[in-house]
Amino acid sequence: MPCSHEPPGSLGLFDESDLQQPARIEVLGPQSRVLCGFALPWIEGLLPQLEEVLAAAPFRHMITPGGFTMSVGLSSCGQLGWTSDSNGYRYSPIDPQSLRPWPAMPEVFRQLAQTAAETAGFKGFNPDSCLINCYRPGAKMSLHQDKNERDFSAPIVSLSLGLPAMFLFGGQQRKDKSQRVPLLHGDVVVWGGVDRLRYHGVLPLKDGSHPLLGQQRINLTFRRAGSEAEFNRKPRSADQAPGR
Ligand SMILES: O=C(O)CCC(=O)C(=O)O
Repeated sequence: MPCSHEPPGSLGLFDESDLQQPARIEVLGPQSRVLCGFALPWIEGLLPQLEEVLAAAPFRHMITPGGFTMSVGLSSCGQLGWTSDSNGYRYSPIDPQSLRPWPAMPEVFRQLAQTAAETAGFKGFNPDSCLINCYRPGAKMSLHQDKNERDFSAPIVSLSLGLPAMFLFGGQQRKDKSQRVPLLHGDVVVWGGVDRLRYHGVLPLKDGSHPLLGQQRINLTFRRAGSEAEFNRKPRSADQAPGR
């Protein structure tokens, strides 16, 4: 059954009792779940941080290696940001627009992603990248696999904010049939393990206006893009270098 929440009168601002209510969980596959409304109690704390990140790294429309302009506006925060240009798709520690490091990942983002991952069965998720996608009416994301990450042992955690969208969740091959999964403000999709490389995408966004976010949908996708070993490696000082 698809998520069908947004409690009456709520704009995503919840009182204490709501924090204790477990989110309804929809099973998409052996290791993929939709946590319906999971993020609603977090949103009041999350939106001001999102605004700060976007002030430092505004949305931009990237070019695919094939020369197309993506309909979705993109930004990132965290140690690594996903980028695309005529040379290909990759993660970079530097925002190619500002030539500065991407904004740090706000702690509330990390905590939400970790808690959602754990709720879906993935303990110890430690994201180093948060891709921020902005869909205006008509914007879409074609079916694709997330494959630019160093290792696939960590799950993907994907948060929906604003206007509803139709998420496509396919199989291991592009030609496999996709499930249509309606996603609402506050829903979180988590997939990993045997489902980590499943194709997924988003149908063109329908027009509308969300009470908090207006005429847009924002998606935050948390990933472990570098390896855990790289994350823990400290820069070597000259006197620790081999042979000294
Ligand atoms: O917007 C979404 O729900 C999915 C985003 C996505 O597939 C991606 O960023 O790779």
